[in-house]
Amino acid sequence: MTRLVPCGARMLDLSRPRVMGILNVTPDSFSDGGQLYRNQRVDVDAVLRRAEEMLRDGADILDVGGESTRPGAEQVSEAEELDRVTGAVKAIVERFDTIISVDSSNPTVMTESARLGAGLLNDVRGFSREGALEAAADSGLAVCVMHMQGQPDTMQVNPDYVDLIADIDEFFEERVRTLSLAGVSLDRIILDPGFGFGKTAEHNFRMLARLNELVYQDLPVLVGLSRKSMITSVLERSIEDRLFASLALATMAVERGARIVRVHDVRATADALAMWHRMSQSDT
Ligand code: 7PJ
Repeated sequence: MTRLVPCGARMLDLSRPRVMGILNVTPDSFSDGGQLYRNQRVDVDAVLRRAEEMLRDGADILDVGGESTRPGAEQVSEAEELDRVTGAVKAIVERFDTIISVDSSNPTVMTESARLGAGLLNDVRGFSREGALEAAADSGLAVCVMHMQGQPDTMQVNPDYVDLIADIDEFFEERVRTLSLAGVSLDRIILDPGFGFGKTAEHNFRMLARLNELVYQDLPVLVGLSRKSMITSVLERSIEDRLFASLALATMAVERGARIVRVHDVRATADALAMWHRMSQSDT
């Protein structure tokens, strides 16, 4: 299957699974906060070193985030998020030829990032904030629409679904229709069921088991499973010790149709997916 997703000036070729490397420019992200953002400023050299490492390791996309969405994280002001994200995007664009994704729900951050050369807008709130749909449409970039039940602060309190898969499918249907009406063409839309966002461990594992049923309009699916706490429902593992489980989850997701995996550990994931891809070529 060849499928090309236009990401600004670049094309994302999804004829094989792709790796999105996580680049958090935050003081407080759950697994890697504070490494690239210290003393209220972006550490540009550290950002560039991390970007270079991830690209060398096989990242196809770099996902820059300036707002932690873990429950209990402090809210970040627009000015602060803008400063974090654009600082990193600008530095990466000047140095590397790659697709930059921006993990943000803020329309101003989206618009500024697009202007600076980002290729993909990744919104865990599914472009629900005021002005986000317009920002997405005007940017002309690709968009990743993620499903979340509730809001980050309270989403894990008591997640509840009538029918998990049907509910998520319905959400995709509504969002895709709304994005299309706003002017985002179908070939630019990527879907993400949002592992860990308003889901119990049982919800997360069921969603993974049935990922191949999420085929709304045959749009490409992105998943974020890396180091997530669903792993600890099975294994007692610290955040730094979730690599092997994360690789298994990423591989299972790709086996069930996911085309992009968002991960902290790029090299290990790229190796695992290279094996999956090679196998898939002999699956005749
Ligand atoms: C996701 C994300 C995800 C997409 C985060 C974390 C929490 N964006 N941003 N999908 N997760 N599209 O990395 O654990 O699952 S932040």
